[in-house]
Amino acid sequence: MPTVKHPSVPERALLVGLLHQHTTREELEDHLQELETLVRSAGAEVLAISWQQRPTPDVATFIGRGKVEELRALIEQKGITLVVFDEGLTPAQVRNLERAWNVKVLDRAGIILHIFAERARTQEAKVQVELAQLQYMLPRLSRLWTHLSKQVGGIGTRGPGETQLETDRRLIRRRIQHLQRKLEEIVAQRAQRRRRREELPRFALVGYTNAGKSTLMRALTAASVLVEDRLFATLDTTVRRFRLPGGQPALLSDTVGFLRKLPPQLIASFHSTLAEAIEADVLVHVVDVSHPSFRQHMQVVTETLRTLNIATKPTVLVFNKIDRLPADSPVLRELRSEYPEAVFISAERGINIRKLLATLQRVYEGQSEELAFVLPYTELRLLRHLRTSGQILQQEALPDGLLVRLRCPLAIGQRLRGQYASYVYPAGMLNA
Ligand SMILES: Nc1nc2c(ncn2[C@@H]2O[C@H](COP(=O)(O)OP(=O)(O)OP(=O)(O)O)[C@@H](O)[C@H]2O)c(=O)[nH]1
Ligand SMILES: [Mg+2]
Repeated sequence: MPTVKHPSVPERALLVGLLHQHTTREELEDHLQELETLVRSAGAEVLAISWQQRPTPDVATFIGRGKVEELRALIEQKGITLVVFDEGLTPAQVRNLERAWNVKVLDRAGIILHIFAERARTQEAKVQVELAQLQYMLPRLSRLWTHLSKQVGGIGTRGPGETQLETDRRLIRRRIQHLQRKLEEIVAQRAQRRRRREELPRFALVGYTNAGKSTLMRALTAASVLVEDRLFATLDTTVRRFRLPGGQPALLSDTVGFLRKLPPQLIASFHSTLAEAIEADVLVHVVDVSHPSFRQHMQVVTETLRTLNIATKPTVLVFNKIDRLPADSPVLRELRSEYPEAVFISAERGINIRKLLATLQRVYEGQSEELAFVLPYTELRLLRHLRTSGQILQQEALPDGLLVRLRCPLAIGQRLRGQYASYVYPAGMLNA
């Protein structure tokens, strides 16, 4: 039996990776390094890293039997309390390994869930994380988990409420239902808040965790948002106003960063937090170009956007942290020709921020349109609809009615032109 430790004593972790058919040695090293950052972020000490080459994982124990034995000795010798695998384990594999080693076993998803649980601040984030944790944990409930849940703290046992863990599956299922209902309520409230909000151009920052999204948010909006050199500094969505170069106000949202092998339960339950990105007019994809694996990061982000069904939204690609590379770096040269539309910035040093703002305006205008209506004075009630459909650029009393000029997304424009056909003010007249 593992001994009950004081919560302030950090877990002593061993990380395990598998070099299988579809990975290269470099990829594995990069993944394990990222896992190490994650495990450290979760508050554990990393004492050893081990990997095994195998064409496919072992069904029962993921790594081979011999490796299980070898690691058992290491675990005892180093006083390891937690083993973290870089890939997803089946509930049965977790059970078998925990039985063999008598320490807690987690996979990447488990660690990410733990970090999210630690960082969640708002009610919405807390509900989302607890929901994801319970769904992840339900099939993995085992003797060791239930035993460990009696101690306070410790990785893998936090978050879902220490009381829930020691109860049985039936209680967990009931809790899941309760949380799902609660989340539905929160989603409805959020939607209502959004409806009440004025209709402004909406931009959403997306990107791999630690890419510099929050730093850019600060640079663009002068908002005081949390910036930290750690993974998942931001969990909640912040929305702030800023001004496009033309002077018109717009909204920018900053949200949770993406990561490879993000637990699907987490993406599902963070849908409401990600709603700002899902409903934005333009996405701003921030890439940390100084990271050696930035190309894989870009791929992960694209895949995550695809899961959210927003991969085809107009997107401005932003290569950040250029201050970390020499100006004549071959990477930058390559990227400039590969992505001629991208903007190269340093959010921290404020380099090329104005250029980025100009690009945001151009891209937004590229998929929105300007419309004008003359509303007869007897039809002024329609003004409200126009106001919520787009951004009012001009309002002027003419002899025949009220001239209203607005900019709105193309799809909305098409609808408005159909609906209020007789009040449309011809575009040609407008410029005259
Ligand atoms: N050198 C340099 N560092 C930067 C730049 N932009 C951001 N950083 C640093 O990168 C780290 C991460 O920045 P954040 O803005 O918190 O990143 P994020 O994308 O919001 O990260 P998450 O919220 O964790 O997903 C911080 O230490 C920043 O100071 C930049 O342009 N240059
Ligand atoms: Mg952030």
